[in-house]
Amino acid sequence: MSHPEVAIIMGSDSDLPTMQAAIAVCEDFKVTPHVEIISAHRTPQRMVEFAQQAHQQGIKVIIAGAGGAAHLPGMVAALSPLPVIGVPVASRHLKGLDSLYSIVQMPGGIPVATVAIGNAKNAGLLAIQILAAQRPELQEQVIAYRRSLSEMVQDKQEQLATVGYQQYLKDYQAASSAG
Ligand code: RP5
Repeated sequence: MSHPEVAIIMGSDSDLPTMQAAIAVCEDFKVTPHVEIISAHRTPQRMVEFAQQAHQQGIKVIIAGAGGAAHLPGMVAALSPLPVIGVPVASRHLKGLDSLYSIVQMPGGIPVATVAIGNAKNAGLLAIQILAAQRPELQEQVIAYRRSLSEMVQDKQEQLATVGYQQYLKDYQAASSAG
């Protein structure tokens, strides 16, 4: 029996393409998340049950993604003592500004840590960093990940300095259109 410490919930299956980045980050750090579709509007009773029980079931941090009238992260935060990270999912008509404003403007007393529109990857990383505060081996992995980011930028800069910005741009655009 595994006991997930991160829960990744989302208002609809249409949020999964966005939220998969948070799942992928957790898996990269060998943290298997609990993943569930829970809607503040369509399954409100399940939302209340989940939010009230999550901390008793070993969950340490909740990532909640939602779009449009994105009430899920705030309502879960209101019902749970756990840290909640909100992911504003990009909406069709308002491009996720509605989601962002719905999630980020929480009243005093009920915080939701909100990442950028669509940036479930950062939500995953923040959840890992929250767990890592109590787990030195996980913190070492976070430090190694940060080091890899620095090395990646240094490698890019060396390549830019070697080939010049015009060739670098051509290569970059070719790689972007291929990938
Ligand atoms: C929200 O409504 C969900 O989080 C989703 O982002 C949005 C649209 O849901 P669907 O109509 O695609 O199910 O509750």
